[in-house]
Amino acid sequence: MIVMSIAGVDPSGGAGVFADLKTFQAIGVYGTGIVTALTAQNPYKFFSTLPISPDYIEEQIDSVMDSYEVEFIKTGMLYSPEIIKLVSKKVKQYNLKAVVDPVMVATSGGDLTREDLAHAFNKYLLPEAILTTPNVSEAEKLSGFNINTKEDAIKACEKIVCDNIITGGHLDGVNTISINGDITTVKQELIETDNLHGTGCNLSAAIAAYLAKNNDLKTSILKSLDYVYEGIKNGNYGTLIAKI
Ligand code: PXL
Repeated sequence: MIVMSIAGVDPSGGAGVFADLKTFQAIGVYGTGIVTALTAQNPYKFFSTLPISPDYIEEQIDSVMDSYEVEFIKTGMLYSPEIIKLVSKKVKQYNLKAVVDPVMVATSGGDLTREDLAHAFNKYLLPEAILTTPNVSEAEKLSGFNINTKEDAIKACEKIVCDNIITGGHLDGVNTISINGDITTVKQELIETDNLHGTGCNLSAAIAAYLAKNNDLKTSILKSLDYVYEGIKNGNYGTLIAKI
């Protein structure tokens, strides 16, 4: 049960690879982490980004795959179309089952990408993915629809090119899940807090971890929604604190 995160580093540990590793550990799988970019940030302020070259990202992935059997991965901040293309190539090469968090817009307004990545996600990575986990603004970019209501979210879910969950933090807590064309909605109570940094990262990491523990896709999503919800309740200072 070895899983892999391919994502950016948030040195404050709430988002990105470090957060993913903590979630992998909390759920009980061994985590590996491929770094696509370094960032300088904390939960409240974003300073800067230093991207890693696609060649070096490839070398990191190959070095881990050289000694570990990895079946499930999650991807986070991929920063550029070139990195998205590279990750798609590696997913195919190693037959990886990928949960893709289509990171495009930082809650903190940080420089997580300089380009519109929706086209690259739709063209290269989502066709190879088993699930994508957009928030509302990412789902709008992937589907081309404006999402203001739960009905809009269902339409966007149906348009996105792989199974997906549109997270409900900006839709009254209603998460919309599409698996094999079947739509399910799951309502969660909205918690009044500023402690939301990294929630998307932790959700997709948890899903990959639960999948690696032999849960089916829907069960993995439902358990992960609970995991993140509990983490938001237990966290403080912009940290999501895992308790399972
Ligand atoms: O949640 C998006 C995200 C992904 N990856 C990194 C981040 C953030 C948000 O801040 O810092 C590294």
